[in-house]
Amino acid sequence: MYQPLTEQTVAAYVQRLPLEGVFQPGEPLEGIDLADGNVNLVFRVRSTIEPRRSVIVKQALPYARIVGESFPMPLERARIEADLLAIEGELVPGLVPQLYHHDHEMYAIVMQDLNQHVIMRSGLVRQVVYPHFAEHIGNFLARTLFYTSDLYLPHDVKKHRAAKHVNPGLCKVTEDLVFTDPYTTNDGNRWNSELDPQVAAIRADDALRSEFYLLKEEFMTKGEALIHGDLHTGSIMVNAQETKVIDPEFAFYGPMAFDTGLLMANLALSYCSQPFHTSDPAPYQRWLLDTMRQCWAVFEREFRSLWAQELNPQWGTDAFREKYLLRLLRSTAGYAAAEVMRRILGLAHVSDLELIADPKQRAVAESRALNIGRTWIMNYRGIATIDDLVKVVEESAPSYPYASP
Ligand code: SR1
Ligand code: MG
Repeated sequence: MYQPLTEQTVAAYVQRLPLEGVFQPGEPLEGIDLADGNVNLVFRVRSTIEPRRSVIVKQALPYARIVGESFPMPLERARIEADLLAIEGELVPGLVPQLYHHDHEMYAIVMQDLNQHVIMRSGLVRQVVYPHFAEHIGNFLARTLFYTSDLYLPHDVKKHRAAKHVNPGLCKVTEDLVFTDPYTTNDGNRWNSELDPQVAAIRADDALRSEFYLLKEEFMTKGEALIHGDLHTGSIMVNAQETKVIDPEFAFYGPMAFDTGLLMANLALSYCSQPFHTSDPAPYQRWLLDTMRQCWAVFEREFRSLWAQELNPQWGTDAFREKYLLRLLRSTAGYAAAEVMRRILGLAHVSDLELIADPKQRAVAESRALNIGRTWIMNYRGIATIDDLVKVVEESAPSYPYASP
């Protein structure tokens, strides 16, 4: 029977599970509460004899942990995450944590403890350089998106998979929090009051809002590939050698560019925050811009290579490939705009910015990010290269204090 786990109960829970090869029989275990994300319970369970033997237990609550019962979320997301970790484990071995167990009744999964890795967002706040990240994430994106799409799968297999991997509850969270609430009056919205004039101008701008509604409609209708659905830098764990993509609970058949867009957006948010985390931000900002370019370059290289070797024969003109990739790049900028702006105007913020304690300093970084988002969303159909997309970040400036145009 479903019951939320606690630091006191999780060790005994793990002891009852058939986890072969992880712990020794009868080994004493202890639980440690690690929950720091928005949504779920997360525990480390480790041996008290040999603490290096450990697992992560992630359990869904019937609501979002940081908000509480007023924000219901389906428990089913634990199954979706388990399914996706298994699929991604096949497509991109080594780039996701190993799944050890899925408990249908407890809506819990047990997986590899990535205790040699950190959440990427926290590394970015400390200017840590990850030399292999772009290569890893470009591969992750190309392989997961290509192999689950109509570009590769037979038409009927793709349609059955799209029907299987529906995720209406979590899609609705994204439809509301990313595409709708930030541009309307909603009790869940939070923003820095230093930005009141800029926020009011954005909310009054129907040209801008209508662009986000076009993307929202595309997000709801374009079942292009089995996307991760929440690929921000808090869903990626890294160290100098390895990258692991975690938390695929928002996965569904949606637009590929939602994944590439969220990644670009979160690197741009880090870029805006850097002057308030280090006295010499320029070198790391250059690394972030270069990483954005490299992520796309690796993604495009691998995607083209899969296209050349694995394309379903129903496709296949060179012009179609070029148009497809260009549309993907442009949509990446559009979804990146939505992600950047919602992290400042909406309910779920990011620690890159939230760690800037002084509201006036934070407003400078946030205002700059809002301007990046506005430029991307109002101009994404004119983007021709990844340099065009990145240049928007490089040439951005804050408008704080805000003077109406
Ligand atoms: C209730 S908070 C929801 C947000 O957290 C997740 O990480 C997703 O980004 C979602 O929008
Ligand atoms: Mg998450």
